[in-house]
Amino acid sequence: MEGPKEIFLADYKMPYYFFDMVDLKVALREDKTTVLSRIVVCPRVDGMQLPLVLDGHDLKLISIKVNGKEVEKECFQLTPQHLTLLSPPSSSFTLELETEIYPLKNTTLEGLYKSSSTFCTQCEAEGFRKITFYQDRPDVMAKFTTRIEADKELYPVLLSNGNLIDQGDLEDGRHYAVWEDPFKKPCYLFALVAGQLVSTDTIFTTQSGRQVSIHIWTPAQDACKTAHAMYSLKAAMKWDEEVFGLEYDLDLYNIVAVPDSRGAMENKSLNIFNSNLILASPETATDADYDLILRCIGHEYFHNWTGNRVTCRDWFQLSLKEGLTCFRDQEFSSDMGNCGVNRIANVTSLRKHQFPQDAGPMAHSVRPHSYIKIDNFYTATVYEKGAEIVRMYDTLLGKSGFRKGMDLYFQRHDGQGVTCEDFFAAMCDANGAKFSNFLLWYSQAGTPVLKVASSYDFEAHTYTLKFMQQIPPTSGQPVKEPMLIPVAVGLLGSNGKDIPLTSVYNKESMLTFGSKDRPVSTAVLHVEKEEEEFIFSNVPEKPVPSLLRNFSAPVHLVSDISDDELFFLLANDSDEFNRWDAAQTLARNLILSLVDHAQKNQALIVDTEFVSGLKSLLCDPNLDKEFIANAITLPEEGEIMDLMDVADPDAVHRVHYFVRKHLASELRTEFLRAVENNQSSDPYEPIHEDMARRALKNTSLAYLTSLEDPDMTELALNEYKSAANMTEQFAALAAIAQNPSDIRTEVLSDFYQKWKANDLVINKWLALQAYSDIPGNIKNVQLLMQHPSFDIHDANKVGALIGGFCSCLVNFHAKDGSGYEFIGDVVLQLDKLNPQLASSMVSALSRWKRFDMGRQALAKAQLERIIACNGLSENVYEIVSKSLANSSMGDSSI
Ligand code: B3K
Ligand code: ZN
Repeated sequence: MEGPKEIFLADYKMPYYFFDMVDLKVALREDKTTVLSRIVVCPRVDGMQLPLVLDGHDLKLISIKVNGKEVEKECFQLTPQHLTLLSPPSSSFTLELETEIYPLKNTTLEGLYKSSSTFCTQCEAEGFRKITFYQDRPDVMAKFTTRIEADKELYPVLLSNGNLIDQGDLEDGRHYAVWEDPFKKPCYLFALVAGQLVSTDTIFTTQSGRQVSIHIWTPAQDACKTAHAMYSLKAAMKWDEEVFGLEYDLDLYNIVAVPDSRGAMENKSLNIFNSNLILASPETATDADYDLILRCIGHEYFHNWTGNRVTCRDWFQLSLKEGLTCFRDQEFSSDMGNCGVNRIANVTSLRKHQFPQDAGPMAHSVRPHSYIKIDNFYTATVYEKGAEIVRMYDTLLGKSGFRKGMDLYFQRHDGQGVTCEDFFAAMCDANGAKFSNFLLWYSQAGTPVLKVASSYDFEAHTYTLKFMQQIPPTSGQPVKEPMLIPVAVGLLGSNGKDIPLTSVYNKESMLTFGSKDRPVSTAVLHVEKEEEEFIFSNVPEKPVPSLLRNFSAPVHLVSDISDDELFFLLANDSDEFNRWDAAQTLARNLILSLVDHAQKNQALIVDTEFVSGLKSLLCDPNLDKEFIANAITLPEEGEIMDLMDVADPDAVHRVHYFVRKHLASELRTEFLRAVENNQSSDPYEPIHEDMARRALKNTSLAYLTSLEDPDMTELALNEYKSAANMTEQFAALAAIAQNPSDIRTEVLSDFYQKWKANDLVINKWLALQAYSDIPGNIKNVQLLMQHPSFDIHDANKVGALIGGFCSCLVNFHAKDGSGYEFIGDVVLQLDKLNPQLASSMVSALSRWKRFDMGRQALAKAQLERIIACNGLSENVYEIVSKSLANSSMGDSSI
């Protein structure tokens, strides 16, 4: 038996054989599916005679032929993971394989499986090997033709990649369709769908005049909920033409919504999405859902160029496509909505998901050095930190320089599988730039700490910023090198305006920004060394620095800036992101100091200046309402816990709750006004202005109900009853559900009765209850696992209920270890059904070293219990073994 095997980037070798053409014939049946595959195989070097190793998993081999002749038993070798052709011909040949697979037994959501009544596939990263034997690696690219056969009544719609070139009827009530994809692609982009689906259709005309037929396929009853997805796709197609000059390259674009799938997948011309990322109506979806749909539809569409046309050489380069595409979807959302609030959302997510990963035992570089299961590396680090790396090129080169780099990247690499260095080279070469230690961002894990000290020379009118960068040690990387960090800086004068910047120099160079006549308000400093000083000249007064504007690099900034200066930035900074971040830093400082008081049983007192700072934001009519909603929202408990030497979930929760309630009581009048002034009876529209209004109203309502005042509960109840859309209805429900009460029970039950036929809405209901911080809520979660609406086979429901519970830190980290034991039980159960899902759940235990000794022992016991189990998947094994082995390395406060 082949056990868990670690794969290393350093061991990459080009394939010995290329595949040119692949003809697939997939005969779908309920009991078994047969797959015939005919591959034109070309040795990389003619005349070489090395074994051809094919990947295969859970496949039954029926026959194998080379150039039409059955291969003798002694000429191939079959193991549970591989089929090896021991001495294939030394020049091009045809390989024919027949295999049997059993999609109805497949619960892993990978390979070919059944989602409800639809057959569908998920091949990224290594799922194609569950369909047929193949060199399942992204640098093997072939032209695919796919013939699908199935029962006509049960599966009237048969889809695959590319263009439909033939279809017709067969005997026994069956039919067939043949699809041909003219573009070479790696097998992870292969897709097939068969089901009873209807399509919502439209045409998009590209900038060169190509008419693209778009179809969004859903079960008939859901067709009425595809309008936003359709709008999003057309907007994405237009945006990519306008911003990057990238046009769609086929006449057909299909999207299929299925209830069971892991997110969304960019298969060439046949995207497959989880229904929750497609279906939306004002009554059933929230503003957040609408935003997510826009972003995900955009993301998968953008992959057509960044991922499909130019793909990854190997899976270590995953961020080449995911980081870049994530950056592109962030920019798209930003252009379609509000740029400041989108940046705040990106950074909030990075801090919540990626920074903790970078500080824990699963810390890995954006391009990992090794993996056991690549599925475990679809992480916030690869996606979100990867997107930050791409954003840094954009910041360093400017929009037009970045565009030049993208153009050169496509010009050089269209049709190829490439590496992160290739992207770097295109960016540098197109701009004549040399970013000497920038590539280290791909190979060094850990979030850099950037310390800044400032001084002003009153006589010389110069202002000095001294930077020190340190990258904390992580598993396998005890010592790090300094990297190029772009730091966008503005200097505010006493009038609150940006001081015009004309020049800045460090020891090596004089950098000039603008000129005396055309100064700039933000300068991008290139911090490259462990210690480096930058001196701004012509600074007429001691300024307040606005550092790392728009979060110009994914670092922890530690500055000598005072609370007074932060209040000044909060009130005046022209950089919206830094204005928000000033409020966050003030809140973090406040909460941390109160946690210290709480641990010493001292009185908790909230600084009045903090309250008045938030009050002025709340009352400022010139600010964007969603920005205000973000700025008055406290940093999450996890972020505070991560700043402590020993995380104390109880004290953090107590203080967080106290500060929220205090703000609600002090700003009650303003919050009431915000609720009242932001009512509207206009029909629902997913446009920024309306979404911002609802965000402010709902945030204010949540503050008010935290007061546990019957009048406020009544207010929320009225909101719940009168709400005409899910955004407002669900926000009112969540506001009421904060506190235990009879009304809470009644409203939760009312909501269930209203929506029990709609799975997507019920998932929200499950998540809301799972995430509740009501003490002892684990009992309710355990009861909900028995509820008719829950099904452990449904990944969305597991994500909602189990994922929701893990996100409520105070209950998950309950002192008695009940949360840990519960997750241990669930992971072991899930691992047999869906290892990828199980490994994402077990990750909640990975940072056990951050807690007190009692919690450490309880969490470790669960990890040890899991790893001791026989038949554990490689997915869970990798996370658990690394959590146990690396726990003393790098698991630190951040
Ligand atoms: N590329 C897919 C990821 C699929 C991962 C499956 N384990 C979705 C995306 O990032 O676009
Ligand atoms: Zn992606």
